[in-house]
Amino acid sequence: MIRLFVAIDLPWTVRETLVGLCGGLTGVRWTAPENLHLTLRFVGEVRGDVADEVDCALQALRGRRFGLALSGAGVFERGGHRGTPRSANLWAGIARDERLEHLQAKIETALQRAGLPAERRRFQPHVTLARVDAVPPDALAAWLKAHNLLRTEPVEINSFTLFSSQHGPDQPVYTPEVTYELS
Ligand code: 2AM
Repeated sequence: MIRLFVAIDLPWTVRETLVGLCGGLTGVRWTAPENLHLTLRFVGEVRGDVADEVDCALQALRGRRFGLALSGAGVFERGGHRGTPRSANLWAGIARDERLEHLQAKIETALQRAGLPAERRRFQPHVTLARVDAVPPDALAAWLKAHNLLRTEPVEINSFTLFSSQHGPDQPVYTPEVTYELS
């Protein structure tokens, strides 16, 4: 079995900006710079033959280049009960772009044709900057206020990547398995 996801391997200019956001809070686990990415489609654990189908489907896809710009920052809170989140992620947002949405939709269609179940979650393009463990709410609010005006110029993206993910000692290890060019 192999754990896969489809993502944009971010250019270093974008990573540098993101790394500049990764600080100023304790009680969070910041994403390692080499692990920063924009997920287009989470695949999950699949058998080798399914991974081959996924690769074939992505090879056949014709996607267009697009401009990626960072836009704002936020926090996703997941699970939990009685108002206490089970887990939370800090993220940097991606400016709306039709070609990005179109690419993501094409990938979704291609992977369903390859036999994967439909993704139920709405696509909310973001780069996870940190997993939140225990941060005082005031400190988190101050961090968000300081960063939610983030805006960058678009950078052209000319490929997307199928990554595998393995457990690492501290952070997961993401390995680019196949890169697909956009035209
Ligand atoms: P996240 O950054 O919002 O947590 C590799 O693990 C990538 O796949 C991450 O970007 C992660 O999104 C996403 N991911 C992990 N588990 C997922 C799941 N069960 N459903 C959807 N996306 C998931």
